[in-house]
Amino acid sequence: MRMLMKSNNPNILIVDDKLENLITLERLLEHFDVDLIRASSGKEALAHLLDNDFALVLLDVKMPDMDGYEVAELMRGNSRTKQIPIIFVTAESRGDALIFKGYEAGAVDYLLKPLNASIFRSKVGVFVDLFNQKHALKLKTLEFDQKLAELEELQQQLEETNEQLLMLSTTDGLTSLYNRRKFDDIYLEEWQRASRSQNPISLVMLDIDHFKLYNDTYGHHKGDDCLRTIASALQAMDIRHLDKIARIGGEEFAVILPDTDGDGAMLVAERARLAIENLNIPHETQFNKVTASFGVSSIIPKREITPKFLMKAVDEALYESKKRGRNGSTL
Ligand code: GH3
Ligand code: MG
Ligand code: MG
Ligand code: MG
Repeated sequence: MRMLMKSNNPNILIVDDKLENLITLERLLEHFDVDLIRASSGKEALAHLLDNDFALVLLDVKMPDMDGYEVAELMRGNSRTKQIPIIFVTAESRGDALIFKGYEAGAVDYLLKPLNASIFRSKVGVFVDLFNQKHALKLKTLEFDQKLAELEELQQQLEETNEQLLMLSTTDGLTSLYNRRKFDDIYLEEWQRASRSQNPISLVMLDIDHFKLYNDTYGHHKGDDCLRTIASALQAMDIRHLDKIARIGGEEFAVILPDTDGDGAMLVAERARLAIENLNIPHETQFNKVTASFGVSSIIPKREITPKFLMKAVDEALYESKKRGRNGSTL
């Protein structure tokens, strides 16, 4: 507890024009964990007040140049200092009027010299405790703010991770199309929507022709390349945003076409069939290139019909296309 020592202790400013009074106050406050800062004039006191945070000001009333009331008045006019508690310590005892003036000037207390040590200490102690409390709460608030920022950062990360996870769990690794799981979800959703709206829903399913032979001829690696190329061609097709393409099996793809009837779905199937054919990927079949066979099915869902019905129908149509010699579409 020496002057102008920078510590975490609360600062108390003691203002008196007489050195012996300053020393007396310092002695009385010896046992507090506080840093005492001396000022021997009002001007000096104000300079300190603007420079430091204080828990309390012990302010002499009678001083040359600027008296304690003036100091208090100036403190009240400054936002940095107006909250700092002031205890007047004075030899002035000329009655209540002066004490009243002290309170008017913003003092929290008005003590007369000679001071009663224990009363003085307990009064100062209240403000030291409050200041310490305030300081601790401020620190906690800062800590909390920091934690809050960390939490926000973590929440952001969690969201991103969830998005990635969702992406990965719904996407086919080879082609980046929707996978079977996502296809099933979308299909069920669209089926329900069509049930409500009583608009037709259609499915286009395709299976690459003689793909086992392709793998056997060119190798599995080239087979994968071929699947990727076909996936890109399907994605590049001119279809509506609503139409969803998925890889639903090894070399099988499907398109869900909401609000689309059989004729519309057949057009999509033919466009896809041509898109694949026009890739001109060499293959040792009757077409000398990679082709695919298509099944198309369409329905307006009725109460007694389950979503499986349309899946079965599209499967059968695809099988029919295979039977008819491949590279074609069947409704
Ligand atoms: P079909 O014209 O009757 O459809 O004959 P297919 O050979 O295409 O039919 P099949 O079902 O007998 O064979 C499908 C083949 O597709 C089996 C497998 O070698 C190949 N295949 C399935 N998934 C993949 C894959 O992810 N990568 C590669 N390279 N080949 C795959
Ligand atoms: Mg004095
Ligand atoms: Mg197949
Ligand atoms: Mg096949």
